[in-house]
Amino acid sequence: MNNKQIKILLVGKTRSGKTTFPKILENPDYIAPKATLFSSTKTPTVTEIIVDETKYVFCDTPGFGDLVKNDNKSLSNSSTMKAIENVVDQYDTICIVVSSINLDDENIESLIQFDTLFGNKRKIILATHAESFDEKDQNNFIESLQNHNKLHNLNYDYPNDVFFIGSLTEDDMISAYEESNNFKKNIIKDMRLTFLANIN
Ligand SMILES: Nc1nc2c(ncn2[C@@H]2O[C@H](COP(=O)(O)OP(=O)(O)OP(=O)(O)O)[C@@H](O)[C@H]2O)c(=O)[nH]1
Ligand SMILES: [Mg+2]
Repeated sequence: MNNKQIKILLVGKTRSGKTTFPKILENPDYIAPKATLFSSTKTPTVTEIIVDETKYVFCDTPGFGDLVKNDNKSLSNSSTMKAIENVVDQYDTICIVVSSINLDDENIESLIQFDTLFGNKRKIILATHAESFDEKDQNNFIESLQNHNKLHNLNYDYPNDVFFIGSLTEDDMISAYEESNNFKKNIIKDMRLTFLANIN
């Protein structure tokens, strides 16, 4: 086995899909649990997975933008940012995770916040919830980023810096539309392979 290692810091809005992503890379048939009401990742958490003899070290960080916490310990955006600053030096790539179906203000803010921060790091955008996206949907999403009035001056290299991923969820299993689930599974597999082929 070679020693190739890729270190990626996952950042972004709460429930954008940061924790789900390494699980999908490890197993594209992963079924995500139903979304919880509260943010789940409370501290930076390192997850290592091995895919095709490459080790991926992810640092999964708490999400931005959630003020309601189930343990009453509110994790503010500034404490999330401090937690990120403390570990960022150890990572080669910053992966800004946004929901492709709900590109709201907080997702936009996270793209702005990380654009120039941590200057020389490679920054990529991961658009989640894209399990029903065909190529045209992907292109439309990238165009909506490029043309967004708050984003068009940023330094992301479109379309090269934008990756897509999706997930099957418990809800898909309940509805059990096999055809629709197989359709999504194939899309997820392709997106996963595209990511793996281009991140190195
Ligand atoms: N359909 C779909 N659902 C997703 C996807 N990614 C995440 N979800 C759903 O959203 C929920 C929250 O995702 P997480 O990966 O925990 O989100 P997170 O960004 O880690 O959230 P915090 O830890 O709160 O910051 C999951 O349990 C899934 O139900 C996706 O790509 N597609
Ligand atoms: Mg999380």
